[in-house]
Amino acid sequence: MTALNHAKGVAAATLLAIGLAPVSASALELRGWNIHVEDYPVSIAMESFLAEVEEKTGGEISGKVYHNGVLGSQPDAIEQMRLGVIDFGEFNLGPMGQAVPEANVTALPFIFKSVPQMYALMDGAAGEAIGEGMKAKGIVPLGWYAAGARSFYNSVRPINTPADVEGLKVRVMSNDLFVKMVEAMDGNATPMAFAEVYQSIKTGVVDGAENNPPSYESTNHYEVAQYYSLTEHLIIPECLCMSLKTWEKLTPEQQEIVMAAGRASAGMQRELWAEREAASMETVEAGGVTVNTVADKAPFQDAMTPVYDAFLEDNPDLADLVSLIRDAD
Ligand code: BDP
Repeated sequence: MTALNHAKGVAAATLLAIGLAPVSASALELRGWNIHVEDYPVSIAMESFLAEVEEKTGGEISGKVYHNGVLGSQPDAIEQMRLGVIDFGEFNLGPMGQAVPEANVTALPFIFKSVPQMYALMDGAAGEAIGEGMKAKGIVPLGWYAAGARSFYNSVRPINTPADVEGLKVRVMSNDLFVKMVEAMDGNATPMAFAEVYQSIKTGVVDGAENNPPSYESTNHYEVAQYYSLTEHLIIPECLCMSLKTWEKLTPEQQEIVMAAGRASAGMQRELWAEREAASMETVEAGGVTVNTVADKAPFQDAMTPVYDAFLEDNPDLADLVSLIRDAD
């Protein structure tokens, strides 16, 4: 026996001794992008997805979820995933809309009537159409995650009518639609990376931002922007998805396992989401935030007419998808 073969034999024996099967040459090690902190509903569901994939593929597919956005900003990560540099990730369909026009439809203000209605539409025809659009851009959706409803928060005043937004400097996610949304109420919109928002509010670069309760709380934005006004203007789904380049490396059996694990993780995430939302509201209220509900949302919805008009003019081919969602009960 040569020294090399002897060494190989020892290595294999060691692996067996510690209970690990030798990893086959085709083993895949996936890199997962996540913007959130580790105890966030998205993060827990992503870990569960990966654990299930590892287990069901007998370790042929393993990987790591990189939390806290350490692999880069959301728009960059979407591009990296399309290139196959990042294998999977959990994305908001707002930033996704810059790459996938169909996803933009869900980023139109007030297009969904409620979170349950959003789930029903995303689990049906709307989700299918958006998923097709994503695949055409190199992204495979594995499960639609919850992100509740987004509302405005700022350090200046409560918002009850669109006129209260006038003159406020508001951070938005990277997407022209959100700039237009704030401008339609005469506010000043600043697209900015999620990671920069806390400091920007603290130093007065912006007066506030908009987000769902868990993100408002987990980022500590509530400490520096203590008026939270429940406008609920955006109900944007999120997506656990995989790079098409990675997907194509999988066998049909592995694809089935990955898809089933994605679906299961979405079910788990939606339950965790509901719990976290309630807990986050308690935390921010205990932290001194003034929360106000908005008695009449109609003036906000009316103010969005130019946003819809411009979108439909630029995207006539998406009119049917807009109607499918907008006209649903
Ligand atoms: C959170 C989303 C995350 C976004 C973030 C933001 O889950 O994907 O990056 O908002 O506002 O609610 O940038």
